[in-house]
Amino acid sequence: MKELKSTAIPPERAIAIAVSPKGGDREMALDHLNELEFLAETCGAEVIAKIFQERAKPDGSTAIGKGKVQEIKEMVDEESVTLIIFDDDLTPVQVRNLEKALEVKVIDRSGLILDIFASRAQTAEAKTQVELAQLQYLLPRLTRMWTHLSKQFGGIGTKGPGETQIETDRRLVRDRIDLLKDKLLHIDTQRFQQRKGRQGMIKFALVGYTNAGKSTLMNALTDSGVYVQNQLFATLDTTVRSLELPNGKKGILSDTVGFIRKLPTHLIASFRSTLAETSDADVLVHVVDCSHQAFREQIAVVDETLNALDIQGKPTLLVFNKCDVISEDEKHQLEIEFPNCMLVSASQNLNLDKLLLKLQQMSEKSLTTLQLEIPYSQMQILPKLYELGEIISRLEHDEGLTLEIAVSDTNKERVISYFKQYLID
Ligand SMILES: Nc1nc2c(ncn2[C@@H]2O[C@H](COP(=O)(O)OP(=O)(O)OP(=O)(O)O)[C@@H](O)[C@H]2O)c(=O)[nH]1
Ligand SMILES: [Mg+2]
Repeated sequence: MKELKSTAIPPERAIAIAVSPKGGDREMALDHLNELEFLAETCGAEVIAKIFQERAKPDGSTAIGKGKVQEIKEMVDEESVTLIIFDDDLTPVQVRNLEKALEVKVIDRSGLILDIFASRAQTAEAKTQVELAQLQYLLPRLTRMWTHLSKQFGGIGTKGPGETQIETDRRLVRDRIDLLKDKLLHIDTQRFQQRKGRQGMIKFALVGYTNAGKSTLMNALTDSGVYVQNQLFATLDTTVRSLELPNGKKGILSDTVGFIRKLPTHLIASFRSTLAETSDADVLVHVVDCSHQAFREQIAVVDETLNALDIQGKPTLLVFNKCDVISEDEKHQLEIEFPNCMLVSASQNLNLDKLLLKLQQMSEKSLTTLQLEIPYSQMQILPKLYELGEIISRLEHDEGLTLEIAVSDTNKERVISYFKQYLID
């Protein structure tokens, strides 16, 4: 009988490397290295060694210096290593020199994150966004080896007179980037239309570091069946569900892609439309994995990323998730340090009723009541008003209608700008 051959591709055997300034925070640097290992595992690689090097500053040509390169080369040969991953971004020159010396693939953190996003992207929107970010990342790194792009992109443009192949490749990539940007603009318009239909309801958006438990919380609060996994970037799209508050009123809850330190800037930029639900929200629910030893840094990274996206100044609730795995003492400490936080466990259903009550309070606080006087001749504006807020009272009289309407902060500005002449002070 013939022996069956396995067709499975063996996992990459990787070495993870971090370079850190001398005298820096060693514990934090090791934590970054562990996170890099988690990212590599998410990609299906097996990290066989983690190397941490302290240097005054990274070496310009190889990041780690000749001696270390030699040491790693021996390890590569002995352990059949197939991939080297750096925690920090490498210049194209560093990648080239390292690949030449080590004779294996060398990538950096941004490259790895882009790879994970590429393999996770399911919807047309996510795929377009990831491809755009990948090409923008590649553009400055284009060397002669990228000539195959012309085949992949099906002969858009040909080599012009006097141009080098690299210039042609760059042009192909730029053309493709323009095309993808157009596609995203179209998707953006569609999303905008969808959001318009939900304008009247209060909007909560889950935000947080990747793997904090946002999707688990989304499922626990809304029964939405979002994909949950102990891996980084399990979620790449935005899910929106209706959320019932304890007083019976309905709001909207959205779950979206998580953040991570050093998220490539191109990726942040191209995920703007996915994150539109977050920028449009009235209240942010910042989910934190309080059992993670670096949770404070993770909170700071999420805040920085929100700033980079221009999502600032929104009422935000800090929710410490996974409180089932920390001690009573640690919980107490958190409550002292973060007086307005909530401690919950999404997977164990702990304190979720309290969380909903808190969200209800926040939604009430973020609503403003406006009074309008609308003459009978202007009744055509009513559907628009009903879209933007919730009618609290409606009084018909001889000249028209006196309306009281509760609106969220975002919609308040809209009502004021569209219907200024009908407002009663
Ligand atoms: N112990 C414990 N684990 C939890 C809790 N909530 C979520 N998890 C686990 O944490 C892991 C990540 O959960 P997800 O809900 O996928 O996290 P996420 O924030 O949506 O992650 P990304 O989509 O990857 O950004 C999963 O293994 C969950 O089972 C909790 O309250 N307690
Ligand atoms: Mg998720």
